[in-house]
Amino acid sequence: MNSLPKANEPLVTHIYTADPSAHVFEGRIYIYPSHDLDHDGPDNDNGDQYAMEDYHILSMENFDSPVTDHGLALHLDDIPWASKQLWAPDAAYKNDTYYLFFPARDHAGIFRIGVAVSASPAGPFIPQPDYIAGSYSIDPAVLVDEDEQAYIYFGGLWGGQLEKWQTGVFEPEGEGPAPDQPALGPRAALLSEDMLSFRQEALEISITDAEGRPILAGDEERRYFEGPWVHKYNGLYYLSYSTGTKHTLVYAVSTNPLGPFTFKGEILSPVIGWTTHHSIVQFADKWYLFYHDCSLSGGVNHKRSVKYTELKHNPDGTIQKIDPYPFSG
Ligand code: FUB
Repeated sequence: MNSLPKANEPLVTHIYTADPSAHVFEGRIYIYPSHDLDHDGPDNDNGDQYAMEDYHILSMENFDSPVTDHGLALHLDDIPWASKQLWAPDAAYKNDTYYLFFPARDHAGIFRIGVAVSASPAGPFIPQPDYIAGSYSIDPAVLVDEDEQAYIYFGGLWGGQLEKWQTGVFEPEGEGPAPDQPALGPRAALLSEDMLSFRQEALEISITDAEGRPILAGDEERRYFEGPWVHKYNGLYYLSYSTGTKHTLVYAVSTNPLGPFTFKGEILSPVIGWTTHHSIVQFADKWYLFYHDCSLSGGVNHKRSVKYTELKHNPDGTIQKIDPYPFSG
């Protein structure tokens, strides 16, 4: 149960974990991952293989101390509005309260985003009775800015259904834009003071090239796919995400938390397994990338493991690209 963390190695091996959202709360590193489940169900582009039912929160005092699994933090059975698939969560702290934001399919099979609350960063978390009004798709990531305004970023294509929301309502047959059209961007909304609702309708984040032209849907190296994360460094907002069909981690930068964001470059090459998903966090004077891959399970897509490695910003603010397998020769 308690293992010592090692860079580029699975953080824990007693359960499969994915989609790590890392934060420093109360001086300790907390990781909010998905909890991958073993099963014999279908594996497809709809994401049916990701049949997760609960969350376990991990934490460690620092990078030289054991990892604690705090046990069951929230179960599908306790969420009245959700039917299945507890996917990538994130957590935030405000109002002396910890908030866990999580996606799941509602009883109509549509992905929505819910929120659960706790007095402790380790949970257990008590879910609100309904999903956040106006929420849809997957992969919530929350930034509480220095002025205490909280922003939620979300959205993922294919299994995450983002392309089905282009008209503002759920279109079951909705498809992504043509390759020569602007790519779909992640969505963002300001959260209310109590963190339980959107202050306004979610808007689409624009990601452009250096000349201000929108990144196109056919641009597999740069277009948005899923897994948004925003961190702030030297006053700039860094939006990082998984790209196209290659699933490289890339980033774009803005002076405004709602963009537009200018594409900058790659953070992490594709990892073993079909997905990539990450978070970026500062601890003491260093920055870290938390990510996942399927090396522990020998490449089984729905049996992933959370890992971490150091992330470095260059003096000009760009991020040094990371090799997920630095010791593989
Ligand atoms: O874990 C299920 C889904 O896989 C996540 O929501 C995506 O970001 C991808 O990692």
